[in-house]
Amino acid sequence: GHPMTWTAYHNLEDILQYMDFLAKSYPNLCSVKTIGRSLENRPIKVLRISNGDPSNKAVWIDAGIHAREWISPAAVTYVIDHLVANWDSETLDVKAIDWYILPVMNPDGYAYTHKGDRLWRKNRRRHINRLCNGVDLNRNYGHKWGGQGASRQPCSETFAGSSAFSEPETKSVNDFLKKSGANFKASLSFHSYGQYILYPWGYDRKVPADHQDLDRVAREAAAAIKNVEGKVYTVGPAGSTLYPAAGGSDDWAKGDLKLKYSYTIELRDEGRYGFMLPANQIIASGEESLAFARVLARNLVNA
Ligand code: 0X9
Ligand code: ZN
Repeated sequence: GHPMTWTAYHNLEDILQYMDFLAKSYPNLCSVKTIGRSLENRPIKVLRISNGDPSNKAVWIDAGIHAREWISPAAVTYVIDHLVANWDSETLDVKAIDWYILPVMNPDGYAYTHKGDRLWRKNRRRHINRLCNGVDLNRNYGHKWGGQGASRQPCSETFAGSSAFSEPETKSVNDFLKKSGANFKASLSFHSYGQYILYPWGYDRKVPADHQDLDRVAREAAAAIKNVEGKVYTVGPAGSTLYPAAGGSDDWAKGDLKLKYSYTIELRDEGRYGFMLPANQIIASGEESLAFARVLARNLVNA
C-alpha cells in the first residue's frame, strides 16, 4: 500500500513513497526518476505518466517550489492519483500526453515547514553570515535572472541567489528538461495563494507575441475551474496582473525552453486562510488543477 490521502497534508517521505508505489504498481504507465538532489541531499523525484506512444507531446508540471504553499504538492498528487486510477476512462487527449510531474521541487524547504517553521518559503541554502538562509527558487531560473522583483539580499524572501541556476533544485530541473528527449510543449507551475492563472512575462509588464493564444487557453481553464465549485480565478500576464518578478519558472519555460504554453497557477484561496488552507479543500483544489490539465491537453492535442 501507500500512505497518501487527500484529506490531510503529507510530509515529504509520504509523497516520495507514494510515487515509488505508483511506479511499482503501474509499471506500464508510471515511472519515477530522481533528477537530482537538494542541498541537504534529498531526492528530487519526477513521475512520468505515459502510454509510451513516441509521438506524444509532453507537459511539464512542477509544484512545491515555495515550501509553505502546501496545497501545491497536495493538489498535484491528487491529479496524479486521479490520472493513474482512471486512466482508461480519461479523455483521448489526456492519454495522448506524456505527463512529467515534480510534486516537491523544494524538498528541504518542504521538510523545514514540517519541522516547525510553517511559513518558510525559500530553499535551505546556508549563507556565510548564517543570519539569513535560503534562495527563492522562483527567482533563480535563468531567463532575465536578477531583474525586477528579485533581491540581491540573502535576507530577502525573494533572494535570487548568487547566479542563475546556482541552486541544485533549479539546476536539476533545467538540466533534466534540456537533456530530455521528450517533446515538451507546455509547463504548469503550481503555487498558492490568490486564485490566479498567470502567463509570461513575469519579469516585466510585457507580453509575448502569442499572448492571445496563452490568454485564450487560460480563460478556457478558468471557466473549467469555475465549473468545479464556482471559484473565480483571475487570468492575465504575471508581471502586470500580480507584480513583476524575474527568474521564475514560467518565464524560463517560455523564454529559454520555448514552450508555447507556460503558466503559473496560484491555487486557493483569496486570503482568508492563505498558506494555511484547510485540508478539507485539497480535493476541490485537486479537481481545479485537473480541470486545467484537461483543458491544456485538449488544446495541445488539437493544435
Ligand atoms: O512570486 C512568485 O514567485 C509567485 N507568487 S507566490 O505568491 N506563489 O510567491 C508568482 C510568480 C509569477 N511568475 C513570475 N513572476 N515569473
Ligand atoms: Zn509560490
